[in-house]
Amino acid sequence: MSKQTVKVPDLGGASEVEAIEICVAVGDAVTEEQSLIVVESDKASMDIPSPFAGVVTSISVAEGATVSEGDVILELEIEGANSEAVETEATDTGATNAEVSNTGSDNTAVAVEESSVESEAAAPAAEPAAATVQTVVVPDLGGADAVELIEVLVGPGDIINEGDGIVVMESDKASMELPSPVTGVIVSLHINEGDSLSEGDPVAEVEVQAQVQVQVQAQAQAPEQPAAAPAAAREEKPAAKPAPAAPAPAAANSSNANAAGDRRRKTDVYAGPAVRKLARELGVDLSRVTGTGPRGRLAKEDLHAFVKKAVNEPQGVGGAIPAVPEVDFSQFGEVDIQPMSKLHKVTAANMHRSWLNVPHVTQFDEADITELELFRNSLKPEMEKRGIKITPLPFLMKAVAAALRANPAFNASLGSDGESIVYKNYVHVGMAVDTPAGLMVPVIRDVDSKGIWDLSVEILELATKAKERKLKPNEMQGGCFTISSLGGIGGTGFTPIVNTPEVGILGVSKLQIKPVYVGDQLEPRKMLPLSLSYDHRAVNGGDAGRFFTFLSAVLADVRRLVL
Ligand code: CAO
Repeated sequence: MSKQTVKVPDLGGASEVEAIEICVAVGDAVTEEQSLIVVESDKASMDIPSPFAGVVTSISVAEGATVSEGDVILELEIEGANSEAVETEATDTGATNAEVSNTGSDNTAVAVEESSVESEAAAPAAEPAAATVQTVVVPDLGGADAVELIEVLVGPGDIINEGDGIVVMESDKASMELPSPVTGVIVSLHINEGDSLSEGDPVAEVEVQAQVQVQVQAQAQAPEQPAAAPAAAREEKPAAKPAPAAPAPAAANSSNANAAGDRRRKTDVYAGPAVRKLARELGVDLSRVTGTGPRGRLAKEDLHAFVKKAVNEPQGVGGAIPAVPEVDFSQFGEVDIQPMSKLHKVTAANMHRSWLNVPHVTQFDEADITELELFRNSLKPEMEKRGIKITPLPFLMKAVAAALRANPAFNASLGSDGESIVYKNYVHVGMAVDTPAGLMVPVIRDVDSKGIWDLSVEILELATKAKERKLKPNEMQGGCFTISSLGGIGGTGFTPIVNTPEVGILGVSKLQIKPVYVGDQLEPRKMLPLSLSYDHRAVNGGDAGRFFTFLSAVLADVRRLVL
């Protein structure tokens, strides 16, 4: 056993820093590299890791204290080490920390290369200040050959202030933020998350311009009047040349406004590297966590509390959806409680998920299938010969496939990132089958390339398999769109729930003979009630109107299917 003293290492230029977080307590067993304290200069914060494993016997630094290189942080009791050896290690650790400090805490340590200066820089004093593009490069890493870039905090078009983090890098010892040495606008980035970076590697191009600085200040000081300062500046100098290659802070990236806003919020997060690292490991977006430390600083405890709350949140019940109160029905009369089948439970969960996730819209139409029914009935002798019964369903399938080809918005799914649409170049159509065990949706593949006879056979085969619970998993996968036909059962209309991740479903009800004007003549026509539900995130009312118009036209005259 020996006692070892851990001191504040070389701070890489900063003479005094504030101890903003004490990460351990007396009696704690710490491992090598575990954060002992977090210190912060006016530019950045950094962890001071333990140089060895041991037990904390005393702490000499209080939260909020100002510390300098060489100040004692704490004492550790180390098993089986001799004093001399530890002295040496402690010095080594100091050197390691100096790397971190040099990078993170001292803005002057951030290397800046001026790559281009616009010619207007030499213009007379009355001209607006010219833009200067500066390349921010990876500074001296204090011995580390390469560090991994783990987080990009800004994007092109973002306005950053001097000292704002641009990226977060991580060596095998610690993570560190690279602060911007200047106030300006990010023009471009040279790096991507996951890159391995070494000293001197270019990170970002930052355009620095007097007008931008005025705007940045104006935004910071008077957000309700953002345009006032730049406008005044322009009025004073009517003859000035137009501003060179506009850095276009706020307006230019309006389409990226949300993304930029998100990134800016990232840089607004006030947390040390250890907390950021833990957040990455836990997959927590720090901008959603409330800091309880001084000036809203995020501590590890805040992160733990956030995760605990999220884990304990009741499953399946959103915060805004009140639960239905439990009722003892037996108080009103005799009841018989039966367990739900597995299929029923899965169906219920799927319906609930779709209902909650998908903004549904349902449109209604009636297709005149008088001619279709004449044609179908004319096939009866051949049906008997082939031993196949053809219902209206295969015609509906074929017409839907054609409508999907003509309206790709319906033959699509939302990308899981919520920012893309997946258009499918195949047309697989599912059909809801009512079975004693519950609802099943087998999928008929490549409907657009199959004929009515083949479709009839396949519909019957799959419906029979469904009813006998013999469907294989792959026979229920890959659907692009679903048809739910209750025509053989009854009803005048219903609003089907989209079978996610599909974006559309067609409900078919029982055909009725109705008096319809055909030209000037009132005629009895066979009208098929249709309802089309769709995910309004992927499909608009116009798309649905066109889909329905196309579908009704094809059903009214199935010869169109061969066009
Ligand atoms: N209008 C009037 N009659 C119709 C019709 C319609 N829209 N659709 C079918 N029919 C007729 C058929 O022609 C058949 O008549 P015949 O017995 O005189 O020949 C009869 O109704 C029964 O048809 P069917 O239901 O056996 O066959 P289908 O091809 O129409 O449908 C299947 C097959 C598997 C889709 C169907 O049996 C089924 O399970 N439907 C229920 C779907 C469902 O539950 N949807 C709700 C999902 S949400 O809970």
